[in-house]
Amino acid sequence: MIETLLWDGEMTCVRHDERTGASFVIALHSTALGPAAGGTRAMTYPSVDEAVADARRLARAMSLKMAAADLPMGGGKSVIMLPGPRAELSDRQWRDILSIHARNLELLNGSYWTGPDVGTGSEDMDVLARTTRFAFGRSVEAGGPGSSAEATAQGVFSAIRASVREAGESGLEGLRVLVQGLGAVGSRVATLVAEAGGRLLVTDVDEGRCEPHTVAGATVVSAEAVTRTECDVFVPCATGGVIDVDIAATLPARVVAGAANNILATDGAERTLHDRGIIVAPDFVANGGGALHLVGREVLGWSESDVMARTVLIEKALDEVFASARKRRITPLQAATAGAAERIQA
Ligand code: NAI
Ligand code: PHE
Ligand code: K
Repeated sequence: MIETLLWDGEMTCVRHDERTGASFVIALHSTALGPAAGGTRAMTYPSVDEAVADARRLARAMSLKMAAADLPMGGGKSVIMLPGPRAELSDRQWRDILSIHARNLELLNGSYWTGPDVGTGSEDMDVLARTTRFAFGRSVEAGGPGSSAEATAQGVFSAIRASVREAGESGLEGLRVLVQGLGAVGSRVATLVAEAGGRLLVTDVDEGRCEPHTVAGATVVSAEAVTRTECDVFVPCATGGVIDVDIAATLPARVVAGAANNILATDGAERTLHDRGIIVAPDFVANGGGALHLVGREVLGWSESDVMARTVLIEKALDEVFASARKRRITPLQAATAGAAERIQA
């Protein structure tokens, strides 16, 4: 009981729907800088406890992301714990689930705004937006700003450039860059890396996604061997929790910079990487392009070129994080977290 209550965030809402078999978790980590915002993740979980823990971790990351990007929003996240894999749900079932989620958002009445995340996309935001005001990221056809993947990929690329420089390299030319997950974000990052002269290594559980990159000269690595594969830059763009303390102790890379939320399974993993001299770009800074796109377009009235102009500044923001970490003899994650926390508390 006490453990359930122990969290540094503001509120967690949980709902189970008997008819669809779906459970809903909405975690509001912080509303200090504005309404809590963060995507809706829809997937299966082994238990409700794990869904709650995931929503809370992800909501916390959103608070830090918004503060780091200097956006006037707090941090939140929704998890829809599905009764079975998304691909096995009927359209009808999924629509029913989304309509309950839209009611959840209306109940919260603007304290929390959602957007796409793993398992949801613009078309789902279109569905939500029919019955709630509180969904970012509708499709362009429905009058929204569309997918945030392009901005996220650009920001991750900017983060890679800053991190590589921090590792003592002048650029990406000739460096081995391993991209894990070639979805909406990872495939774009891979293309940007190849254009910049990086030697691309790619992996995806869906092997078909590697093909366009191998045609352009990339080497395919098995998904299972990814954290044992020697490279200069490891770019996680699949799921979170890919580096635990054991992997951190052996990861044969010099830089870690990617799009996934919560790349590190624990903060201890960053300390281990740091002690080995590996440069880690804090994920909530590196992947802020998506938030800049959604909040910029939906709340701040920015054009897409405004979004891009802000997104490339992630490179400079990371330069400052690395400089501050060096000066204060702390890790980049500690420096970035302290900077974001300062903004939230101010
Ligand atoms: P996506 O669903 O389009 O792509 C994920 C890819 O990873 C898929 O191709 C999937 O097959 C692959 N994958 C899954 N597990 C894998 C594994 N174990 N090994 C190798 N490949 C695996 O997702 P998207 O939009 O590209 O996002 C990627 C990551 O970045 C996610 O963790 C997401 O939360 C994060 N992110 C995305 C943002 C966005 O704007 N789309 C913004 C901020 C973070
Ligand atoms: N889910 C994405 C992220 O983690 C995009 C998003 C940003 C969704 C902000 C809602 C609000 O950054
Ligand atoms: K998605």
